[in-house]
Amino acid sequence: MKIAIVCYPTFGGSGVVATELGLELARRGHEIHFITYSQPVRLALLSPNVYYHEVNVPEYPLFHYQPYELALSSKLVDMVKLYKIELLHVHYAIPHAYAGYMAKQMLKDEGINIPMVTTLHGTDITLVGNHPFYKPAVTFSINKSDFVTSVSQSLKDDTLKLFNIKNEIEVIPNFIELDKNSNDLSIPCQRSVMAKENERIITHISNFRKVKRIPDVIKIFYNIQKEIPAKLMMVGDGPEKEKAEYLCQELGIVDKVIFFGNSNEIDKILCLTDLFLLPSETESFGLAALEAMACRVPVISSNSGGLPEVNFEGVSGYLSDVGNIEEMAQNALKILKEDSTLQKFKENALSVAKQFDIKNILPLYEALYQKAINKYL
Ligand code: GMT
Repeated sequence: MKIAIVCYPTFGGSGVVATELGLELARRGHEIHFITYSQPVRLALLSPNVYYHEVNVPEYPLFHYQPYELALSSKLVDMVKLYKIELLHVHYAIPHAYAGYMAKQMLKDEGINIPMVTTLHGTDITLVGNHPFYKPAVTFSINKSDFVTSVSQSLKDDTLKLFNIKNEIEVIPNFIELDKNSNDLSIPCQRSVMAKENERIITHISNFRKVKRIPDVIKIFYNIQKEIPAKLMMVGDGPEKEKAEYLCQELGIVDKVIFFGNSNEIDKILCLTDLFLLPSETESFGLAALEAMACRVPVISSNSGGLPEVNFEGVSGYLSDVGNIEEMAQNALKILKEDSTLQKFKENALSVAKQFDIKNILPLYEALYQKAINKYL
């Protein structure tokens, strides 16, 4: 199949999922065209069957806001015609589903019927899309998609609750490429660079937005390090980062917390890690938690959104109510105190992650694409 994938190219779950999906589809022989405004971060190497088409929005003094949707839909029209693309798969409803629908209509005018699959990722529904400024356009573009998927049952439920949706929504969970993740114990891990032998290493990775509850991460760690020797690795960048650095100063733990910024070497960081913290206000899925689990790292998370569909209570980690930092710290200590318990949770985390192996999930997308293409035959 010839498929155009539209996504955000930046650090963030939806772009990562879209990129990994496209790369695996390409490995299976499909022709994949990534269409976005810069090269997706995980698309380091252009491989066979993979194309990248950049959307450019030239500046013009009259434009207070650059008309990205217009440029994207025009690019989609051109690329569909040039490469005879058979299907559009847009990730994140805003504004991709809207631009995709416009492209569909323009192509229809020229006698080309192209199906569009929209994948909902989370904040496009729960935080941003739900805003009255966007809601009519988001509802419209979800209803006008040929097929809609969501990355968890929880996100599907939220979508149906928040919007007037007439379309079916199929749940296709996010996935992980296990072969690529460092669950291979033979790979040397340079643990000693980050911590002393007796210290546990705890990690948080995110875009440091409010929804991630960064102060909770710091406070959970503060409680942990009072009981056992530990280090915290804070990976990522975003608006809450500076405040988090101040909080570490206030709590007197600067020497135990390392801020890394965005990283392309998540595997290398996770292979050193003993425990992952994700106390978010909400997560439609929590891809970062799954990436940790795939590297044998148990997870302490909140129990909101789709997190209970990924992190299994008492198996791959523990889940608590949002903001219950005392319980989260106690659960972390339960896992970290004894080597044997930690080892058990590490193995469990990997076996839960195996359920989300890309090999199990990709056929669901392939079947959906086939159904979408057949719709217009
Ligand atoms: O978490 C974010 O703020 C980034 C956002 C995104 O658009 O990349 O992540 C969302 O999509 C991911 C991939 O499907 C999910 O794993 C995240 O849980 C989801 N984030 C939220 O729902 C807050």
